[in-house]
Amino acid sequence: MQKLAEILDIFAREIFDSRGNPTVAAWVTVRSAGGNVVTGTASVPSGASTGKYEAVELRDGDERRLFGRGCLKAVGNVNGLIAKELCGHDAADQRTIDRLLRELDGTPNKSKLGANAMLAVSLACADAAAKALGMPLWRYLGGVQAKRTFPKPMLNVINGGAHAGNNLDVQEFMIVPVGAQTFWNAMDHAVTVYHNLKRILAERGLSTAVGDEGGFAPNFRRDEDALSVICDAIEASGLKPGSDVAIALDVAASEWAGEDGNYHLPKAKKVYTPQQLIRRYRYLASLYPIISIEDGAGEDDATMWETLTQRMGRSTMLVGDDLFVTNAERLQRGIETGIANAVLVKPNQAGTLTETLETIALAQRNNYRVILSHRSGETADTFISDLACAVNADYIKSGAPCRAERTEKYNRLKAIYND
Ligand code: 2PG
Ligand code: MG
Repeated sequence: MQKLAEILDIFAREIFDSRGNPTVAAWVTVRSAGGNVVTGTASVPSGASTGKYEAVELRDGDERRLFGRGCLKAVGNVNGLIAKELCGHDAADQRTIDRLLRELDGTPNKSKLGANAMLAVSLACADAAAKALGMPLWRYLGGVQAKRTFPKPMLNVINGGAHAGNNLDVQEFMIVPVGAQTFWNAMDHAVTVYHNLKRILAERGLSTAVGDEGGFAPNFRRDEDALSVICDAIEASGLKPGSDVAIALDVAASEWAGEDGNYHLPKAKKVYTPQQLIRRYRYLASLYPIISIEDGAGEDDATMWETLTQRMGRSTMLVGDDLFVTNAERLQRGIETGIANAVLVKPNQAGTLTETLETIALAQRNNYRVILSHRSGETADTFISDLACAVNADYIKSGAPCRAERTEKYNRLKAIYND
């Protein structure tokens, strides 16, 4: 069969992410059927609150350089083994590319080549194929079904947990402009709220310095104060909390899960039983317009997930991030046991584009909502924006409308909206 994008060259380099940690970027050069030579590229983000079932990010572990976080081994795997294996293949045959990558790696968790090495190449192949075919990436990835709907943004305006040095245990307080008619309008609402929030925090003598995802990271007496000030900022923007702009939380409870089955909030130094924590979520959701809670229970706490879903699943979106780690098998088990009702999708948790797409398709067949997501350590890569539109994801979260690695994703969505 004629190759639509024959791979001529694959090259990777270590770059730095938004936290100043090394990560992997890859370039894939292909020849189109018409003979044009084009290059696709992708770079890989990195998490701080990583799930323990995520595909493995290969780090050098050499403490003498960059605290052991170097990615020169992963880069070497791309420039050596992976390039040798994939050159001559068709970048437009994504399933074969990703199968070859997995076979070459040969481990269940991608620890030999590194999910960072594999994902950079997997995504760069898609980018190169789209360019060879002269198509926008979202159209190439989604075909005729792409952009039937448009994802709603979830913007993390107050950062806590592992993403900030403040005293909040909840990792993310997000705003969701649910009442807006268009994506542009949604972003206008979100940005207006963000600036009013900054002004109000400053007026109250609170810090307006930002955390890893561009949201503010002041100290608050309690979570309720963070939720209240967000509602104040929504109202100060001439909008209604709830019907115009709702709130979503990522509590990242795996970070709190103790061996004793209880949840230990490291900053507040409080301990909750699963029952108490669920009661707390229900209380907060009764006071504030919270439409979504991510990782409300720990990644291994199936029992709490079940109870949480029974108690709140009808009214609230319950998102599995560390729970499902963008893994179709884990999601399938969740579907069978009826836990959560939405999945967070992070391509670097899976390690290849094909596996990411399989997880999304499985979620959609089973009526689980799909939320594309950035990582707390990001790059300028905007692949997730195109992917979200390609698969008609329900939501996308990419942090606050602040810091270029976050706004690049929203700006790309604006461009796709008008495409
Ligand atoms: C999360 C993410 C992104 P991290 O928990 O959802 O916001 O954080 O990349 O640190 O895992
Ligand atoms: Mg999360």
